Amino acid sequence: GLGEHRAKAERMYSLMDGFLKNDPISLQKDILHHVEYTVARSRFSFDDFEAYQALAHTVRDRLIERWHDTHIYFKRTKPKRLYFLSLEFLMGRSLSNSVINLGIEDQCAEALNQLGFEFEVVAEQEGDAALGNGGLARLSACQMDSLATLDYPAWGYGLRYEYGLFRQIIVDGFQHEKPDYWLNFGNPWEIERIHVTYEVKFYGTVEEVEMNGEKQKVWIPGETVEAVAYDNPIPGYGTRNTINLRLWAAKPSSKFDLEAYNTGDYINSVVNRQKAETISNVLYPDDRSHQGKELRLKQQYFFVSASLQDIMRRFKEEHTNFDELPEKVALHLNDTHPSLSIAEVMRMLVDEEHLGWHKAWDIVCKIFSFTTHTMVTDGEKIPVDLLESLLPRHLEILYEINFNFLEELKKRIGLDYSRLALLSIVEEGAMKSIRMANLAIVCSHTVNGVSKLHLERLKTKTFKDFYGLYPEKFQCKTNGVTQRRWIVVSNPGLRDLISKWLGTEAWIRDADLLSGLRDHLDNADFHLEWKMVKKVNKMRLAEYIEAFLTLSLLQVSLDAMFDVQVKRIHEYKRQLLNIFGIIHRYNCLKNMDKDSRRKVVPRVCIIGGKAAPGYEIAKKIIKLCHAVAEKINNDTDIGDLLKVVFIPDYNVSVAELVIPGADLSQHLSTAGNEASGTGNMKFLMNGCLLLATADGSTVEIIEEIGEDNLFLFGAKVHEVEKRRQKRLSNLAPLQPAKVPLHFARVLRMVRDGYFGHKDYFKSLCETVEFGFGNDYYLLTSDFGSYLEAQAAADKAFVNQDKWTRMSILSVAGSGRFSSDRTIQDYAESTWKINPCRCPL
Ligand code: NTF
Repeated sequence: GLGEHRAKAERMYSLMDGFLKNDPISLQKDILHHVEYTVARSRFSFDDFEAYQALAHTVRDRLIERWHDTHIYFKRTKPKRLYFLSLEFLMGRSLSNSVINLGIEDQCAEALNQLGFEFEVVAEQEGDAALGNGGLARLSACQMDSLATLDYPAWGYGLRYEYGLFRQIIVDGFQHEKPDYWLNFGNPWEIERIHVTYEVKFYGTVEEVEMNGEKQKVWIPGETVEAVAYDNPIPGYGTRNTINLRLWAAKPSSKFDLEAYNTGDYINSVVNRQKAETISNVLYPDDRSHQGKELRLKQQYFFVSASLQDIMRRFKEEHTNFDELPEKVALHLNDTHPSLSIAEVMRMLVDEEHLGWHKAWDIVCKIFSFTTHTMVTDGEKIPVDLLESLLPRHLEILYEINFNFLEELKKRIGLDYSRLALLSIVEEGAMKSIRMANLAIVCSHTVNGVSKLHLERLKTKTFKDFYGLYPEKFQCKTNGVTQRRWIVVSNPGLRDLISKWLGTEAWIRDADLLSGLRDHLDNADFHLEWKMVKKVNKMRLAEYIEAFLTLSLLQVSLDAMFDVQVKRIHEYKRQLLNIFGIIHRYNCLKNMDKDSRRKVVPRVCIIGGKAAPGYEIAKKIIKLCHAVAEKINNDTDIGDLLKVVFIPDYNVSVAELVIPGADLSQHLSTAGNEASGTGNMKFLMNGCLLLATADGSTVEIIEEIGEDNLFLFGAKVHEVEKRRQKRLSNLAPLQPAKVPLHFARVLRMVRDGYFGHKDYFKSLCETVEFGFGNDYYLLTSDFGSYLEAQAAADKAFVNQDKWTRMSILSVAGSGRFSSDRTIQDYAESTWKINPCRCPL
């Protein structure tokens, strides 16, 4: 009875009263407790890694407390929830971020200190969680941080890949890929939920049965695997709210192959069980194409099915009527990868909940929103024959959705078959397939672009016809990054400086306050401290370069301009333009007399990034970078004037080190190709000047800080098309004279083997050579303007006062590029969710 229940509750309270304490002594006790009982080491002797593990568990306990409170509060208040569905999250390390968001960094540092450890050293022990490729995946991570900080009732869903993005190692200048078995050393940041499991089914057949006098389709699946939940608490900053990132791992179903056990084929059936686990094993390492692989499709459906079962179960616990679904649930599709969700929700509502097609469809159209992250036209497609065998019922549903859509369409546009074919969700032809983007657009209430320019292109090119049909769906949500990770965690010196001069730390929750830095623009003390912070960060980066990177005992001068380009290697991002610029600079230096050399601004050119394993040209770019580095760095004639460094295995934690230490950063995509870019924002926030094309979100950065405060170059978006046409018309009669002299010279050096590996670089050269109909990304025509921008950067660097002003103005203008702004916009205009702040 009630009395019994109360007695039990009281006893619980007496055993576990209050929350864990956060003073240094309590933290120390907890750390030692975990050293002894979790890590199972002696409290009298443990090393940095074990200290990391023990501290991580100490922090984890505190995260769990808040996580519980948040979820109890959400359960009680039943707000509309957002479910953010993404196949990739690039979280990086968790320790520093967690202690900062929990507000216990000083206490932890002191606790460790008294035990004889240093927080920075301990934090370095942690490996990255790299469950994603590049921009899209890191954006998801930044957005989770903002969702938690802004108190939104949100959950993230993803996959718990056992192998994250490959580790890049460089052998003789070539990229090699090594598996990233990141769970090897345990993962204290996740909570395994052995009881939160769902069965996910594949294959089989669809049958028609009679049910209450009506014909009903049922799917008789042929294979079952189990999805197990792993929860990753995401703490907000300056709030108790701690939301959840739930990642699924595949396990063999407990029902798996019972038959085989009984018929005596024991060994084989055990071996077969392992196949189930491979579903969530490995992340696909290409960031822009996921075409037609069965395992990839299995991953997608595994993810979708487990997440939606979980979401529907929660909905049904809290609500009784599916009419309420659109008021209580927002499902966000992070790119097309999770868009099978649409068919799955239809299947659940129609086949399992028996709502009837029209009612189900009405609900589905109100709950999905969609963001696309690329400019490219031909998006993700699923071959129909794959679907037919793996998910036969879903294929039927997709056909029916498409049939209804096309019928509607005919009423609106008539029998214009070529347009109908273009808009159709099903693509006919040699390989019949499902166009995931079309599906997502038709079924979502909102289609988001990630920058103004991107949205404009979606409306006028990529999805022009859809825009004509549904203009109201198309919205711009310019990306942002979290200042918690990209300033507070990664640049503590700048954090202190900003807080000191603004007189508050409130900017950590409200990045617009950064504009207040403009008040001190001409203050000499401020300038001095500003430069000092940069110097310390450059020192940190130089140490890293010197200690870890080169066999050739490379030394870099702190007076040099640190010039950085770090991002995935892609032809459209034009790392090749950067390398060609470096070669040109080298040529100029070689031809200079002593006097002129004295006036040159020394440079350290830093490039980093991974190439997809099957992307040959990108891999050649990496090799060229090394070949050029070897030549230049060993030329004693050049000395400190020019150094070239390739930083291997670029990832989140490397970014945290590199970005604060950069003076200049390069964002060179041919205009109209980078959907947004987020690296530009991270550099901006760290007071690093940009050398960039007017592409993606850089256009909005220019709006914010003015053209004078960065180095802009290259063809604008409207010029690119014209130049491409010109390039083609030049095709027939070879007109090598049109190639700028400097460009031709540099190209010839590479082609003729000046940097060795003549044969290997041949096909790379051909991508930009005239007469091959190539140079799609217009390196040739942008080269001159690129060199001018580089010269302007050199000139500005000489005037350190001017440079510092530009740097301050960059940070002061970065507030708009906080993911807090993006998330608030999504919450208010797309998801229609409200903050739900857990009381203290
Ligand atoms: C990337 N896309 C885009 O290439 C970037 O421009 C953009 O900033 C980020 O998404 C985030 O929106 C991808 O990573 C992918 F996978 F879609 F190619």
